[in-house]
Amino acid sequence: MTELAAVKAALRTQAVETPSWAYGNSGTRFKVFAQAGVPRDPFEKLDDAGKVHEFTGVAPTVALHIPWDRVDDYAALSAHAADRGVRIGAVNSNTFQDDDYRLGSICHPDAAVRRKAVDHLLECVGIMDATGSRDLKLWFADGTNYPGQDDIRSRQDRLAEGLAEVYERLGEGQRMLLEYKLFEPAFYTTDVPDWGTAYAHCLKLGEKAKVVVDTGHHAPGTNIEFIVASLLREGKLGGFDFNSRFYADDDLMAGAADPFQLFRIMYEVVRGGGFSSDVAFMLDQCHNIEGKIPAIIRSVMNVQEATAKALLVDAEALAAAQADGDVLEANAVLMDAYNTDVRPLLREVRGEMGLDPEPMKAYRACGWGEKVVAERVGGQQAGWGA
Ligand code: LRH
Ligand code: MN
Ligand code: MN
Repeated sequence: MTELAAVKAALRTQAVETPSWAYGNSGTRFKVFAQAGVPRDPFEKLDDAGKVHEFTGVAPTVALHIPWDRVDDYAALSAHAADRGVRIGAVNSNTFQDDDYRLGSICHPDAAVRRKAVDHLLECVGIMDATGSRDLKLWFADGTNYPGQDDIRSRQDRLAEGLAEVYERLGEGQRMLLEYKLFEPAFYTTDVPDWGTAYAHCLKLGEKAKVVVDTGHHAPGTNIEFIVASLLREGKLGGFDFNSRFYADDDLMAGAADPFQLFRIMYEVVRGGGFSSDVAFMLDQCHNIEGKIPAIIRSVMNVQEATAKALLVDAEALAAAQADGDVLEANAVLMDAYNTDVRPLLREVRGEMGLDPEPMKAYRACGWGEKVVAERVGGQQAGWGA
């Protein structure tokens, strides 16, 4: 039997980090549908993130993306966040929107371009110092489009060299999270395409380097929970970029496309002790056609629901069925938890936290959406098209 009090306690302490870029306008390469009332600067993104945390109670940190969130005074940005009841979370680097990076950034054949890329990563660590952020999150668009375009192995050497320089710069308590992605924007090779490559680099770098699993970054059919189990087992899972996908890196709301997959992932997190270790639960998604704040609240709630179900798995019954080789019973134990309607439990938990049990309704009723539409004119692009 699972102890309900322990389940509730775990749900109360869960923290889901929201991404600053999800609050701004975004779109596909075909069209950005601008929405009224979106933030005009990083400070206003934090205002909106404060609302998500106010109504969910479990979204206390906000990830930055540099240069999208570059400001003159990061201490002021942190203070603004604190005023809104949130903190700055991971600092995401961006070495993919500069003309110099046509052939890559940290893996570029030209040392001068590599220098520029590494300098940007070092700048990000400086921002972490100023904001008190723990995590530097690295994703590289680096790769090649055609066989023979560049030397695959030399690019790995350049990657290792650049990462090592940044790793050395990390302070006490700071970490480097390396994110992999199968393809896009490169279509032939990607320099960090999979968890094996990310893991190999992190292993060489040391304790402070961990792998990030973005749920939208795999080939269709990949068993992501297996990767999660393996990384946790090795002590190398740094965190998640949650989002969901039907086709490629769709960046839809977490838990929208395949809630069962999210449950299976969260079960492996629970099984592997991911709640007591330092796994960061981040969202990385864009809301191109739906309202941004409600979509982020929905995503946070979807993560909570998957987590609640994972926590409800009867571990003893499952272990017994597995030991007996009772395939059907073992599967039934897992499915029982998945098929539980956890919404009443989560309403109860929210009530105990002094929150409205229905975050979506409460947010819609609070008038924030109308207020920002009236006050903010000329919202900022989230960054993809900027
Ligand atoms: C790349 C990615 C990475 C970026 C973010 C905006 O596809 O997942 O995490 O930083 O999108
Ligand atoms: Mn990501
Ligand atoms: Mn992505």
